[in-house]
Amino acid sequence: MFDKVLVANRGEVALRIIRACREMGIESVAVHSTIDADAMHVRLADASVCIGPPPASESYLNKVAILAAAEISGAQAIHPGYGFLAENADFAQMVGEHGFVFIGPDPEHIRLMGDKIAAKAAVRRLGLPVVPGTDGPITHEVMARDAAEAIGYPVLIKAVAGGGGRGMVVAADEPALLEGLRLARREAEAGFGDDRVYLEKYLDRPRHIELQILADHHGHCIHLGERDCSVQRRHQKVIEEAPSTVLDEAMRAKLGKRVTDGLVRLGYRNAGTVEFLYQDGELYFIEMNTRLQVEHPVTEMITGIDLVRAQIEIAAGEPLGLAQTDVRFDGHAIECRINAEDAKTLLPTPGRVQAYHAPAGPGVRVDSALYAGAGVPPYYDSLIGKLIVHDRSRADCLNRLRRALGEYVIAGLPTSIPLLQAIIREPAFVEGDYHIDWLAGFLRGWQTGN
Ligand code: MV4
Repeated sequence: MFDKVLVANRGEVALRIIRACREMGIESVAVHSTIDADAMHVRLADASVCIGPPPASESYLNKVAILAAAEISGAQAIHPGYGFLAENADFAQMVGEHGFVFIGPDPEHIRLMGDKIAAKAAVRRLGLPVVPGTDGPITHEVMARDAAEAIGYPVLIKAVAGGGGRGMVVAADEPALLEGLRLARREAEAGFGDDRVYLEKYLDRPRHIELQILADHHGHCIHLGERDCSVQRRHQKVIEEAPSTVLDEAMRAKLGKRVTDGLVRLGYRNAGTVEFLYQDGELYFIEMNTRLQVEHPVTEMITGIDLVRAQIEIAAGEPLGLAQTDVRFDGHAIECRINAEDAKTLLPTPGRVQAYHAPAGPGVRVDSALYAGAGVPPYYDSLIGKLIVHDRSRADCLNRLRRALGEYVIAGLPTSIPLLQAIIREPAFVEGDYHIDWLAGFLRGWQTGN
């Protein structure tokens, strides 16, 4: 096992990794920008290294500075957290070339899954269901027309280099397709420097369901069930839960078997999340995320498995200590993301926390780097905490969530807590009857006060 791990991140996820290290008897090294000198992750780590000025491009995304920090601190491995360099294949490769262990998948797998069309083709070859669409990029208009005809309208034009939903255009008919192709290409070129696009059947109002997996270096892969992340706005998830209200035990087991068998054949290692769209009883692969995810705690709450600890053990070459039959799903968990943003306008509200009191009590977990007096800089993501609750049933879980949200005190800057309180009271949410566009509709009423 490693003696010392460098945490290439900030905020709540840096704390999450530092905590796992401490429990495993591993020393942790924090890195920070100048504006984060007093941040909680710097205080909780065993050592810290300043890696640059506030803009992320010069600090948390500065590969050379991070490698230098690993070198001077004597770390053997680097955990990237999520965001920043977590899915940067070049960084993962550099980490290995400099003699450190990257706590995550191999660079080849990060690279494969970063190319959305190559990922889809690879996953289809492994026997997983994918959304009907073209096998490769669109090369000319005639091809697009014939493909769209075969798929059936409406179709969705997606950028090969896309992901996170950027650069997608829906086309309802042939004229819209030809116009949409030009628009999508322009956006893809501007956004990713790659104008290749492909077509898929457009799914109207699907749910976003993702499967958590763990794979070791000894040919074992297990799944830890799904998370439903459909409550989102502009590709930012707001509330996540496990299990999903639309999967039963048989569907979960069948999906899990297909995914884990496929990933063993692919030689995938470490933690990963396989994303699906669910509609009318069918699941379709869309993407794979080759990192720890923000919403991983809901999975930890219902399985009792420490995902960060597992990531570190796997990276150190240890075999998974669990077989699929050891994984038990217990009760229900819901996570609310707390953002430093105005609950009505949803605009970021950086500032300083004047007073802070986090909810606690039975079945309540708070992952946050906030403290009274903490600064929330304008340079980074507005996520300031995550409230995760666990209880026997979904109804009990919702009740506990209402109770816990009501305990929160974050004074000094506006937060999204009032919005979260409103969402969890909505009948559709209470019923579990939502889809990926549901929150947008709710927000139209919420923002205009209706
Ligand atoms: C789709 C889709 C509908 N039909 N593909 C968005 C980002 C990328 N992960 C895939 N995305 C979508 N692909 C087809 N064929 C709708 C979305 C989508 C979405 C997916 C998951 C979570 C939130 C979303 C929000 C808008 C659109």
